[in-house]
Amino acid sequence: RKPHLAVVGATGAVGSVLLGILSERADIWGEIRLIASPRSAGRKLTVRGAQTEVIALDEDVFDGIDVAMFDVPDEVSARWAPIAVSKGAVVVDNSAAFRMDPDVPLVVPEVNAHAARVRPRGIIANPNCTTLSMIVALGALHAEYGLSELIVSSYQAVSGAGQAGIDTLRAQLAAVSGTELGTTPGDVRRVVGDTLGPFPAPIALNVVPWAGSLQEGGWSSEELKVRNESRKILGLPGLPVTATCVRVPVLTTHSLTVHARFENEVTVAGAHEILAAAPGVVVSDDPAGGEFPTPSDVVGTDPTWVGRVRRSLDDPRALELFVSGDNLRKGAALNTAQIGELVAGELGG
Ligand code: 2RA
Repeated sequence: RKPHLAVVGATGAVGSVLLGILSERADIWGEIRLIASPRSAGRKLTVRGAQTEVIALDEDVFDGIDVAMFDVPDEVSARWAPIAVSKGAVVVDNSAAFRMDPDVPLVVPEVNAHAARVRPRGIIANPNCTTLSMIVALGALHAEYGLSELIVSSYQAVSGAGQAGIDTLRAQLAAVSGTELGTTPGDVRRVVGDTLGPFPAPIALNVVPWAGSLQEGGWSSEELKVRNESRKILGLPGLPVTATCVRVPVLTTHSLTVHARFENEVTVAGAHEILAAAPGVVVSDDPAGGEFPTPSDVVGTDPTWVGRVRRSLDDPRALELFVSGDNLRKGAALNTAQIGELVAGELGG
């Protein structure tokens, strides 16, 4: 029989995209059961063209389920993923709860699909969207040149902070549109007042050098995720990684500038060739013709888009890149669906 799938967190920003992706991709699943908090239970959502009622999370919902995809807050995953496993499901989890657990593989199918097969806890973790928005391209370059150092800055869309992030940017844009705001210190802040939503400063007409929570040494949790997750996915536990994470007024699609240093000398032509041949990567790199990835062109697409490829002026072993990827698709839902498909393949689905 085809494997049965549970989607836990079906009504969230990523959950909604996941249902669309499950409807577009090969129909490998038997039942698709939609699960959310009791607050959302009873809602009807469309998946594979069928109206499906959302049911409330509790122990019984995992009966008969082979694969459970979780997109819920860390503490909900921490509590419920082991319960789903105890009921016989393999869990693909998109929270941070298990990503750095040595007994939980952290998987990006284009980079380390093999890791998905060894999962002592019955859980496979899906990386954070910022890591995912660049790692397919970096994995391809690493396989050829051998990565030795990574320095990145992110330009993160508000949907990374969920529906509240989207609602906040839309409301603030409405408040500033048609005004003369953005010309004197603090004028935007005064108008948006206490409607900052999940952000520590106004996000309309602004950029905010912060994502996540404060960690030791002034780092943000998001910056440490990029470091730790990149190391784990690439199998390079000692890789020097420095990230600076910044929120920008984009609805969906994270971008990153990347300085990547390698063991071997690099060329732009060589990097173009590697990236163009890499599954899941599209090269858009003709600055003379105005061609490079931008979030408004990339949003809603599946690949990692790469442009502005240059060899560093002072280092023949280093490349500079600009990378964009839809943070809700490859950055979350698509990668989750792809991991689920790997597991379903093992189960004979
Ligand atoms: C963000 N990466 O963009 C986070 C969400 N997982 O806020």
